[in-house]
Amino acid sequence: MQNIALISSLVMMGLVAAVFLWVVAGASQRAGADGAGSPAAWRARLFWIAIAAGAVLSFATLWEWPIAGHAAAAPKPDVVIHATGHQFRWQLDQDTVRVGQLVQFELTASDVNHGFAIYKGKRHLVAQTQAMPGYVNKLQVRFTEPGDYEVLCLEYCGLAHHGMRAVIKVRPRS
Ligand SMILES: [Cu+2]
Repeated sequence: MQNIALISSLVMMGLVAAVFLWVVAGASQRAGADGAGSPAAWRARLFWIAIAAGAVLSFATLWEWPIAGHAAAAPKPDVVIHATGHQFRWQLDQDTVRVGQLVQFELTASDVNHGFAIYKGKRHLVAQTQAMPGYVNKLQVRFTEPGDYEVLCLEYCGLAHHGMRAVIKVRPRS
């Protein structure tokens, strides 16, 4: 998925750069009549092509909301944990769950945007979403291994952003 995103980003950037260079190259020529083949006519066509492509891509890729808790047919969670991001700490109403439970985090923030990110070990990002003031974001996670999962902030939110840390304790099945 990351590779597809990278390749499509590079292709899109290449297209934008090519159009930009084409426009720059054309700008030095004398403006001709506004016929169907004139630069102005081509710009107008490209503009509408870009708008149509953007609409099609958005519709195709954003149809399914990527955060499970918000889907219309989201499964019913076993546990709901309410979490609030503050400058500079996480407030959780519960921090212990069991392996296999479907945990739904309901996230908000009291001040500015924070990024709620759950890590297994130092490198493996299990799940993440935004914690935003005035809005409740739902994130469903099913932990498959017991252990202590660190919660860090992924959105730079101020001077002590790096200190925002909490721990989700995942215990073996009872
Ligand atoms: Cu932060």
